Amino acid sequence: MDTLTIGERTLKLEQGDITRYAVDAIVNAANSTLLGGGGVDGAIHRAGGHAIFNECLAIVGRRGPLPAGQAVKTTGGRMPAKNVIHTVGPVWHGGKRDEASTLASCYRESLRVAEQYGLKTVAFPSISTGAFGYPVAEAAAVALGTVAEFLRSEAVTVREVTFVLYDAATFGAYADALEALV
Ligand code: AR6
Repeated sequence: MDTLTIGERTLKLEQGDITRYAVDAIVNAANSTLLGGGGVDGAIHRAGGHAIFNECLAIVGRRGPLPAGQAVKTTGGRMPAKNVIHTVGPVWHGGKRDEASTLASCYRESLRVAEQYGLKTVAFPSISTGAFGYPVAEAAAVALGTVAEFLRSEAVTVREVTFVLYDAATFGAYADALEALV
């Protein structure tokens, strides 16, 4: 299963490279420094260019490192996406440090930032399931449950959320989790 319709809103799953998506905002799975790294973070900074890095530097200069579960917005630079919403996922510690509620907060706070700017279309990667080690089946259930609930009860401007999953195994785990959700 790859699509869920909630009233006039849609949640979709696709396999691909998020840096190529022409949406109002793509979400970055960043770290607290906001200064780049590997994985999807590295790909976004490479594709978007210096404008993103400079804005991140200014944000961290103003407010300090971004705590896990929070989100901030910058330009999309040279990418087709107009904006990047940077959020910091939890590092997986076996499930004993409230990782699920921090992960849920990443999705909710990213969508709240999108709403603040009146954005309509948002694309997410699978936050925390790469370098941060969150088991993908469990992360998928949290991610989809949180976004579906947001679209059902809180969204005003956001009308389409796409999960852009990089590899077939991650896409499969999200497809299974979406089926279990409905
Ligand atoms: N498009 C979509 N998904 C991608 C792409 C892409 N271009 N590239 C990788 N992924 P990760 P995390 C997938 O490690 O676990 C960084 O160094 C990837 O296959 O990017 O939250 C940051 O600076 C995986 O499914 O993010 C942090 O230090 C998913 O994105 C740390 O890693 C997330 O993997 C964050 O770790």
